[in-house]
Amino acid sequence: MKNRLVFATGNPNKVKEISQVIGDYMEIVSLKEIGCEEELPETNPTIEANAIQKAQYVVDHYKVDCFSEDTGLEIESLNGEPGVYSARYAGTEKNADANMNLVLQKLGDHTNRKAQFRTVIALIRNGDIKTFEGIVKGKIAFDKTGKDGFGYDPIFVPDGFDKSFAEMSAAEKNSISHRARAVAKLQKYLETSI
Ligand code: ITT
Repeated sequence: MKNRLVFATGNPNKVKEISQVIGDYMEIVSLKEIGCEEELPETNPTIEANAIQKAQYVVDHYKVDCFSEDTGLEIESLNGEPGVYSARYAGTEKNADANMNLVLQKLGDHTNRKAQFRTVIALIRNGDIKTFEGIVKGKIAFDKTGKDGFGYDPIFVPDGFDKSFAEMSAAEKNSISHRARAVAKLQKYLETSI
């Protein structure tokens, strides 16, 4: 029988990407389906702690097992920024364009443009917490390119490619992305732990 798990996220792009990766293996239940419409709290100083906080909130308030994920773009020459502050880097609004402009402005013509996307998935089942990490390394482009994807995708060029995530098809991004790598670990764990 298919696993059914609530995905504790308010970001529909994450649901779309994870559904594409895990599709046949698991049925993903949205927060809307369990009546959760409020914004999930993420007030911790690390990606790991925020992922756990979001999942724990849903477990506590809705009494369901679930998983969440937190993602950050970590840029070497900005000392790991925007990192845990990726969603609201340019202010309190979650504005992807303003966030990318701030990154490009802070980097200027800096030659070290190394960066990575890091996702941590937190799974809580029967009160037991497990985390799964996925990383993709790359660099920050000098300009935005491409129309697909979301968030910082137009300025992130993964290693081994000369185009941004926003210039890739969903399948191509999913074949190498931070999120897909974390999801693969979640899936492996679910397959072996039932
Ligand atoms: P939830 O907390 O409700 O899951 P969120 O959008 O607030 O959704 P995060 O706190 O994880 O998500 O914020 C991550 C930020 O990084 C946010 O600005 C995203 O747009 C961006 N981001 C996450 N995954 C990304 C990806 O695959 N490509 C580009 N940007 C991404």
